[in-house]
Amino acid sequence: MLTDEYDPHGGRMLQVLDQSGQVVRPELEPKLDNAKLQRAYRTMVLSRVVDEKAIIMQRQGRLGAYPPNRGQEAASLGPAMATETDDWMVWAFRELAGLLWKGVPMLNYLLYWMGNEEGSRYPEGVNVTPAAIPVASQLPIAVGIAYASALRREGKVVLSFCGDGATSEGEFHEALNNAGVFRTPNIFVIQNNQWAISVPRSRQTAAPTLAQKACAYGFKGILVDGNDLLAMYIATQEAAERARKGEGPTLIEAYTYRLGNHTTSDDARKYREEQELREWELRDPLVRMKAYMVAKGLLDESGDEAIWNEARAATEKGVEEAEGFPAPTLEDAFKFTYAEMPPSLRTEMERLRDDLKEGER
Ligand SMILES: Cc1ncc(C[n+]2csc(CCOP(=O)(O)OP(=O)(O)O)c2C)c(N)n1
Repeated sequence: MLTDEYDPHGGRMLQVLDQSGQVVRPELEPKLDNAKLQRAYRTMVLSRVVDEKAIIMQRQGRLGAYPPNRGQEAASLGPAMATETDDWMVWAFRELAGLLWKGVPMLNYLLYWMGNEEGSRYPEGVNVTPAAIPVASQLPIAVGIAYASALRREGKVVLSFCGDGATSEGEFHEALNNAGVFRTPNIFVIQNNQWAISVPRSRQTAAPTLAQKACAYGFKGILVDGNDLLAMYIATQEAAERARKGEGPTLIEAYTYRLGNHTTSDDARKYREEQELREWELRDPLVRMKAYMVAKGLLDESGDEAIWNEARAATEKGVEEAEGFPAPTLEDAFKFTYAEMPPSLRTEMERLRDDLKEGER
């Protein structure tokens, strides 16, 4: 088992592809068919293009505060690829590539960051929960979904994401502790991107790895190169098998890096070294995956250019659709928490409407 070979206490990190895209553990290379590999690469490129566009739109006042994903594409895509369509994905706010794989339309993603709650209304059958901005708040929910799925014998696995900063929240501990006790079918991915806004990973815990925290909760953990799509895929595949067999949760630490700012309100140059950024740019998961695809004969320069062009065209179309979407109404801010609006919320809504009318006068 990978979790035994890569026991996090040993400090070893699972890697299938090295920085240059060379396969370093051929016996672990997953047997993904060519179509799936090509779709994966296209998804990474699309994620990168949508992400860049969102940042530009924020600067132009067309979209609200936005958290860049650049550099973290493999960390959410690999796990999403290793789950079934029916399995749940409980994301935080920096998992665009995984969302696209799971079938969340680009329109929804853009609408959400444009401040339109309709963006969180995913199509039926897309088992993905809405973004969770309060740090770590999604994790107890992920455990609840997994617990319910086990009780109903649905055989569904719940893949959740959080950041390294989230591991310092009480909800992280509460969620993982419960998951361990009740052996729920959870896969917890920590995207350790080395920073929680300006707080470095070294300030989150004195433990050498985040993966080893699994030990205290009584389940397996593994440290994985988060910029290696194939390593993230196989680690999650093993975790999903374990969960489906009723053998409980797994914690995966995806060792990665946020190449962009924390959000569009942040300037990372104020707290991190230029040199650190330069080193991580060399480990870009897209560059690595492209080298792998080229070596396998699945991609060449002209094919790559076509993929980027297709992604740009799809993004422009998505933006057009999002900007043409009806603007949110006052009610939208109130109507999505409950199936039926409780009287207390109705009162608040009416009060706000009156206040706004007052302001107009
Ligand atoms: C409960 C809570 N406290 C503070 C914040 C403000 N905040 C937003 S993101 C963030 C840092 C999160 O860091 P991490 O979990 O490492 O995820 P990353 O942003 O690096 O992906 C903070 C403090 C928040 N959204 N929720």
